[in-house]
Parts: sequence; structure tokens; C-alpha cells
Amino acid sequence: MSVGSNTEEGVDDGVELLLPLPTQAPSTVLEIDQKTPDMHVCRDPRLIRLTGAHPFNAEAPLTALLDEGFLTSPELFFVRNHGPVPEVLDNEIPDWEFTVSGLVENPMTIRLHELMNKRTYEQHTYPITLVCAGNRRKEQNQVRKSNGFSWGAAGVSTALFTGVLMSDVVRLAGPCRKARYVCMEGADKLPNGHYGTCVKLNWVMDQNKGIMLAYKMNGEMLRPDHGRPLRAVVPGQIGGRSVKWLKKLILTEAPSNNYYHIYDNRVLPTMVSPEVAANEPKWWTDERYAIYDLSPNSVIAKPAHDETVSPVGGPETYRATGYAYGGGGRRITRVDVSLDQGGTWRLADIDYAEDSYRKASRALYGGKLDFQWRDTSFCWCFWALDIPMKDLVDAKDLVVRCMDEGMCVQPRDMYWSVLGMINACWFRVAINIEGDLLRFEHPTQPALIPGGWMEHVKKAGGDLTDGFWGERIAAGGQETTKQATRLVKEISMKKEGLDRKIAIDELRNHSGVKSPWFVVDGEVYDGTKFLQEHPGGAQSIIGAAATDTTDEFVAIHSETAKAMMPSYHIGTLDTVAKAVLAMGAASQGNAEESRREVFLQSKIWSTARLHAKNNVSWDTRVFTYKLDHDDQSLGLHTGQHLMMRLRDPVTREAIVRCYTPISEIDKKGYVDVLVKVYFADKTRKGGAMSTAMDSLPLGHTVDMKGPIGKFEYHGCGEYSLNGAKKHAKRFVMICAGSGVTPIYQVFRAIMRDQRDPTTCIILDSNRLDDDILCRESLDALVSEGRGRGRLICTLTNGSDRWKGMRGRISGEMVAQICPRSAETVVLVCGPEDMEKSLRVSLEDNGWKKEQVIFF
Ligand code: HEM
Ligand SMILES: Nc1nc2c(c(=O)[nH]1)N[C@H]1C(S)=C(S)[C@@H](COP(=O)(O)O)O[C@H]1N2
Ligand SMILES: [Mo]
Repeated sequence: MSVGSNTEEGVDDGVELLLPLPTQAPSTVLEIDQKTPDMHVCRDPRLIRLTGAHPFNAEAPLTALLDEGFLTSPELFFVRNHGPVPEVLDNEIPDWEFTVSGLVENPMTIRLHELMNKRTYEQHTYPITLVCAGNRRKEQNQVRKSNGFSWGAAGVSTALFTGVLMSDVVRLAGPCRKARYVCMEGADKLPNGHYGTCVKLNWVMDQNKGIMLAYKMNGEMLRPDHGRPLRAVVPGQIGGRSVKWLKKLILTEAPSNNYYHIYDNRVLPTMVSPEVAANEPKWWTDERYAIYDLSPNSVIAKPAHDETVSPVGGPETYRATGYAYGGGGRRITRVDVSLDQGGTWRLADIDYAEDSYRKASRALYGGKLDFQWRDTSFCWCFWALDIPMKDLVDAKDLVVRCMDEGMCVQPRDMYWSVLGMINACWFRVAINIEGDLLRFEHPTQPALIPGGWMEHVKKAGGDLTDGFWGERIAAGGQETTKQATRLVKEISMKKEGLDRKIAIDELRNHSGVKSPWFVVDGEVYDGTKFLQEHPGGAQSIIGAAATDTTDEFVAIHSETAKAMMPSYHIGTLDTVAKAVLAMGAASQGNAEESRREVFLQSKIWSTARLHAKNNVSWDTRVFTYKLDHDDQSLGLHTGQHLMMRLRDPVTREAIVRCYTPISEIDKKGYVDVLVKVYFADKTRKGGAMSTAMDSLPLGHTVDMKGPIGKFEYHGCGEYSLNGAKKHAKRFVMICAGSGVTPIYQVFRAIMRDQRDPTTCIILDSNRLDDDILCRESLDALVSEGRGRGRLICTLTNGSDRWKGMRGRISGEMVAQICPRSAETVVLVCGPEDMEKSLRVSLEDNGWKKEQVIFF
């Protein structure tokens, strides 16, 4: 199987290996991730986000990436996630299961700890470069927006992956004779099913190809964004084939029919326009257009974008450097640099860092390096060329191209196609003379970041559709991109004849999960009907709700997507609304906002962080949430409630419930909420909200909005009901279970205020002795009230020791403890069936409708 003889780790083979730099895994969940399903993933803030907050797609700044050298730290390694990152806890890793099924003699279910067992499976460690097929797509998007977001030139990274050869697993399962493909599927649930794709079976079985199932990256277990705990790694092919969070291998006769295999990672012929592609499925299912092997590509990293050099008084030469990679295991055999736009070329030096591993015979991270016999190139290489400074001064630009061992060379012209993939045209850095300095300019900057010579050329009306950088009229020859882009027309996203003005409040009322509206170029769109089918996931639309998302939307979406927009168009912002949104944009990230005096806002959700969690009993908790700052007040009046929004940890759906805090109404900086957790058992489902609240880790966030509620207590018997001022001399406060919280709040206000002559009787119903919530605090308040308050508890299932009242609360029970009178008001808060029965029995006992208030 392999040639390496000495597989013992630690044995000194005298070879100096490139090992990863020490890294520190990020340990905080960034603010931007806290409101998304990735609220469990810690990330490096240096990564540049390409698709807004979610899903997470990101690359490192090009210079930072190259500064890391041959091996990329996991935290700077590019990330391409089609959807949420599956959460896998440490203790779940050993039992992570994947299956091998389909056309095999012996279907298998394998757990990760079995796969990691050296006696069953030989373990391997290989250096492997992964590249997203979208690497350098921003350049294509500058020419004509494709159906893909704007990668810069850092959608490529390298790491040492440790795992088991996929062939060893497949061989144990025994492929049937008809099997030709190995389909793979990940655990990430996306709008169109799980992410999945395939590779050819005979490539999997080919030892040269090195296709593996990896669990370690640079010696540590995979991090969440990179497939923790198990992924496929396919050297020499586009990153899209290296399925993360791997759950299934399925051997089949035909290529994968997974949605993402068909509609992603393809180079359709250049004349297939976005409209044609959208209307004619046959283009998508033609396996010839699926990308497997990467093609030769090279990029200039230094000079960096915006770098300046002084050509006089310094060194006589300038060292230009960059990366190059090939595909299919083919080595890059030359890198050429031109200073006269391809007229003449200079040969650069190439450093094949990967080759150092070929000399070693030891094992690394528990896996055989096994590279001595291997001829294939799995990794990028770095090129360097010393250029006399005077040549730079005379040149307009630097251009790089490379060639692989199959003599395949990068083309001058761009090949534009609908998905914007495999951009491999010559990489050009423009040289601008600014006074005494040379200033360098890359073609683009990733994502929405402005800058780059393509932008100027476009603005100046230059032609970007050929390989002449707007410098001259193309003299015939290769015109692929011209053809593909000749028919570009402005796509209108507006619905014709629509004439509706939308005010800011109306927009803000659609900030939620239920009916998210968002704004692009002053126009309002309702995303509700598209949530489930949205290729970017429901979360990205919800995240944009009630905001102006023009930049992000335009940057991400293709003409096809834009053409869909008229059917979601519902109106135009009015002038005031436009001004408000513009102001909002200006103050974004401004500390002013979070210095607000009052935390709660009635129309906008505010985010609070879970600060502490105290168990009051086995099923009852007090959660303390931290507001924006220590001097901030919550913004509730006595008797009012707030709405809390949380994401279901399993389904990721938002859940909204009302709560009355138990903390003092004027407490600053924090709010305490008492919650009874309804755990699932054999007879019932758990309470969605209370279990979600209970499983939220400290430091994570919930959203709050308020105040809400029709009742408000002002003191000394004054209260208002739906805004109308009223007065009471006595309150009968009826509650059950956690319905005690609003009662508690009003009771406390009255008992604590010695000038308040109002009297109160609480009638609190529970099942068991231990179910009575806040009993001690209520007793303490009774004594503070000096005879103005009483607490009566009744149990429906009390123990023998229980000396108090028994039975459900009814009109008769109320009559027993407190005679009816004109200036008595009954407050009720409990489960729906209790409220219903009391509504009837209190009336039967002569209480007037307006005397009974249901919270
Ligand atoms: C009804 C409104 C929307 C429609 C019809 C729509 C349509 C689409 C389509 C067709 C795609 C696939 C790629 C393409 O063809 O460009 C896409 C991807 C995407 N959309 Fe939307 N979209 C909508 C709203 C939004 C909003 C408001 C956002 C957030 C600003 C958003 C974020 C994304 C993201 C992040 C992706 C890329 C996902 C990925 O490739 O990983 N979309 N959308
Ligand atoms: N399960 C799953 N696997 C996946 C993806 C995904 O979204 N889900 N993205 C693919 C794509 S397109 C690329 S380029 C690589 C990126 O791997 P990385 O995020 O570890 O860099 O993962 C591939 N594997
Ligand atoms: Mo990718």
C-alpha cells in the first residue's frame, strides 16, 4: 500500500519538517454571530466576511494569509459554509457516526473512535491545499455579476490533515461491480436538503490521489467551521468536493443527485446566460460541466494592494512574491512574470515547501506522512522574483501566470460563466506613480470592500471583457467573455405599477421572523414567502428584516435572483423613512446607540446577554440578563411585561414569550427573570421556550422588546387599565405556578411603600408543597407590609404535612377569604383553564367584569 518503512512517531529521520505555527483557537463568539444559528462558533475577527453575518463565508486578508507561510492556522483558513454549522459537543465526538451504503456488499456504520483506531485503520497525515472554486470571483463579478458572492484571492489555504484513506473504508464495505461514484453527505441542513456531492470511485481507490476522511487539522481536532469532527479532504480538487461534517458515503452508479452537486461548482459554457441557465435544466445536469480538478492558478501577493515603494534611495531590487497551485495532483512547473503586459516574461523561483515532507519517514500527529513514494502535488507553492527597481518604474503593471506539468498555462482572458467559478486569468497588479512613490493596485478587494484597478477601468468606461485591462480595443482573438457579457441588461427589481408608500413604523413592525420586510435601494420587499426556499437560508432574510440591506443584497445576488424580486416588492419607503434609515446607517457601530438610558424599545428588539443562572429548585431558575451598560434602566413600569425572543436550539426557529421580571423595577444594568422549566418526559413534550432558555450558555444572547401589558400600577391604589386611570382600595391577587411573577411585582411595590394604604391578598395555587415559587420573598414582603398584605396558598396535591388550604381556586374560595366590595379589584394570572373557569365563577359570585383583570 505504501512505501514508508518507519512509521513510528518521534523517530528521528533527520528531516526538518515545516510544522504549523503555534495558534490560539478563538475563544469568543463574536457579536455578529450571536444572533445567528452559528451562535456557538468562535471565530477570528480578522477574517473578511463575504456574505454578511450568515451563512459564514470568509477569507483572510491576502497579506495575512501569505505571512502565515506554507501552513495556514485554522482560524485564518478560509471558510465556505452553505448554511449553519452543526454543533458537536466534545463528548459527542467519539460517537460521531457515518454510514457507508449504496452499492456495497457490506453496508457499515462507523463511529469516529473506531475510525481513529490504529489497529483497524491505518492513519495518515498529509499537507493539503484546499481552494474554493469561487476563489478570485470578485474579478468576474466586476465584469458581470455572477450567481456567486465575491471571493478575493484568498479563498485558498493549506493545512496538515490527519485521518484515514477513504479507500480503506470503501474497500472494507466492498464496492459492487456497478459502483462508479462515491457520494458524500454532510450534517448541515440547508434549504434544499443536506450538503452533498460526489467523487469518482476509481479516484478514491487510487492511492496517488490521497482522498481521505480527516478528523485533525494541523494536529488538533477539526474546528467547527472546518467540519468538526469529520470531513472528507480531496487533494487537487475544488474545496466543494471535501464534504464537511460527514455523515454518509453512498456508492452509486450515477453522479450525485444532491441539489448542491447539481447547482453549485460548475463551469457552464460561457454563452449560457443566467436566463437560459434558469430556464433550461439540461445545462445543470451535464456532468461534463462539473468541476473536479483545479486548474493552474497564480496570484501576486507582494506587492500588496495599496502598498507603496520608493524607487530611489532604497534597495535596487524589489522581491515580488505570490502563490501558485495546480489541480489533480499536477505540479506547477513554472511561474512567469511580465512587466510589459505579456510581451516578454521572466522566470520566477519556486519554493515547493511540500517536498520537505517527501523526505521524512516518520509519523506526524498519529498519522503516517507516507509522502516518499508519492509523486503528486497536493499543495500550493510560493514563487518569488527579484525585479530591478528601475524596471518597475518603467512598467505599467506586473502580470503573473503559471504552467503545470501537463503544460497547461493560465489564459490571458477571463472565462466568464453563470456561477463565476475557476477564475484563472492572468493576475495583474497595476503600478501607479504618485509623486516619488510607486503605488500598487490589485484588480479588486474582496466582498464589498472598494478598491482595485477594475473599479477605475469600469468607471472610466473601459472594457473589462477581454484580457487587455481596458487599455486597448481587443483585436479579435479570444472573446469568450465579450460574448457572455454582451447582452447584460439592467435587471429591474421593482413590480410595475406598484404605488404604495411605506412609513418607518410599518417597516419596523416587520422586523421579526414572521414577516420580515427589508429594504434595497429605498424599495421595500417582503421576504416571508421565500424564507423556506431561499438558497441563502431563512436566517439571512430574517437578519436583514426592517433594515436597509442594499449593499449586502446587491453584492451577493445574481441577475437571476434580482429577476425574482418584483414578486416580493411591496412598496417604496416614504421620505421620512428613507431619512431615518440613512441616519441609522450613519450611527451603526456608534457607541451612542448602546448608551441609551432605557433598554427596552417597543418596536425594535434589543439584545441582552445571559449573565447568571441560579437554580431555585430542580425545575425553576432565575436567569439574570445583562443590559447594554450598568446605568441603563430596563424601561418597565410596575405590572408591565416584556417580550423575549430566543432561538430553538434544535429547529433554530424563533420562539417568543412574555415575561414579568422579578428584579426591582428600577434596577439598573441587569434584569432577573424567574422561569419554571417544563422538561420533556414520557407523557409530554418539553416547553419550547423554557427549555431553550435553560440550554442557553452563559454569555449568549436573547432579544427583548417592550413594555407590553394593559395594567400598570402607579402607587397608592392608582392604576391604569388600557391607559384609563382608576383607583382601588384592595387587590385580590390570584395566581398559579409561575403566574406569580406579575403578581409578585405589584405586591412588592405596594408592600414596600409604607405610604400606600392599599391592602392585598394573594391567593396562590400550586400542585405540591415544593411548587410554591418565591414563597420566602413573599413572606418577607408580607411582614414588610405591616398588616397590609396576606399570602394564602392552596395545593391541589399537597402532602400530609400541608396544613394550608387545599383545592382549586374558585369563586366560592375567593368569597370565603374576602368579601366582595366596590373598591376591590381582582388580578388574575395563571394557566388558561384557570383563567377561564374563574371568569365564570367570579361573575357567578357577583363580581363585575371591570373588577376582574386578567394579565
Ligand atoms: C425575497 C428576497 C430574496 C430572494 C428572491 C433571494 C434570492 C436568492 C437566490 C436566488 C440566491 C442564490 C444565488 C443567486 O442566484 O444569486 C440567494 C443567495 C443568497 N442570499 Fe438571497 N434572496 C432574497 C433575500 C435575501 C436577503 C434579504 C439577504 C440578506 C441580506 C440574502 C442573502 C443571501 C445569501 C447570504 C445568499 C448566498 C448563500 C450562499 O451561497 O452561501 N438574500 N438569494
Ligand atoms: N457539509 C458541507 N461541506 C462543505 C461545504 C458546506 O457548505 N457544507 N462547503 C464546501 C465548499 S464549496 C468548500 S470550498 C469547502 C470549504 O472548506 P473550509 O470551509 O474548511 O475551508 O467545504 C466544502 N464542504
Ligand atoms: Mo467552494
